[in-house]
Amino acid sequence: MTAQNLPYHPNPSSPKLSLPEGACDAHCHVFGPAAQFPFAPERTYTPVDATWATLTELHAKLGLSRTVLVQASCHGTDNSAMLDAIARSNGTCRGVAMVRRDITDAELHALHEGGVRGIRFNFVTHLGQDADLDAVRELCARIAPLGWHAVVHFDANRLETLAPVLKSLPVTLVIDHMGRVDASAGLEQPAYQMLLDLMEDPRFWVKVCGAERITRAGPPYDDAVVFAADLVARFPDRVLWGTDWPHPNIKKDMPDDGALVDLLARIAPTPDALEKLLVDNPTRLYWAQ
Ligand code: 0GY
Repeated sequence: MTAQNLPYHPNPSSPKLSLPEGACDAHCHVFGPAAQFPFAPERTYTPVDATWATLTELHAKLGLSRTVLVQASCHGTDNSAMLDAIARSNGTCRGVAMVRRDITDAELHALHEGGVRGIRFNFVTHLGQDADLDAVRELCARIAPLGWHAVVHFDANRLETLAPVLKSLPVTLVIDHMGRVDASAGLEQPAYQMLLDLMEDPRFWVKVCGAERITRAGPPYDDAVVFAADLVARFPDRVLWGTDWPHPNIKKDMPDDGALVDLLARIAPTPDALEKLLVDNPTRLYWAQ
């Protein structure tokens, strides 16, 4: 049996912050419904069903009008639930897929037609086995001609080993959840300094969401906001943000998505920084082609 996830917040607040037109949630998921899109047998957790219809309602409440769906390990390399949502989105949604090492060129092109613009690799202990590095190299070489990027999701303790590999890949790289550094360990901690070092290479981007994952203090995530704000100030043109709805594997204090939006007032405190984070940057990465 896999662990059953907690339900998402039943009634997120309406944010006080009003978001710019075209604001994008660049990291969230659709799960199931299990009866239509079964979960992968090898998954390490079972999420609650989280449908496109519910996500769309949430986005309307939050002031978000575009979406990047990120394939999560609970659906393995079966991207059908995500592709079904993108197909319903009228061009407002793109996707990041997980794929088999032996995926064919025709299948990659079909994913592109279906709105996919990147692939994701996990190196996170609680999600099961790390992605195979040879497969990562092979797949990145194959997606480069499509103009896609790779999203890498890792525990901070993998950074030292992964950094040279990531630097050698021929694609743009997007790091999930601020590298999952420990927010209680301060900006000087080695893992965060390594993340900053990677970000000096202009091919690297970072998602400044996941405050609820890297916090040790809990809501309102003051310890984590410091990292997100620092990354936005340093790399305004290579940061992305998302809700991470429906928040898989959050074990307590299920985030209020409206409160997560309001953190943006501190993460991207000027209109220019907010516009880049929520509009310009996702447009460049997901809607340029
Ligand atoms: C996230 C985070 C998590 C899960 C996954 O692929 C996944 O299953 O990414 C997590 O458990 O931290 O970004 O959804």
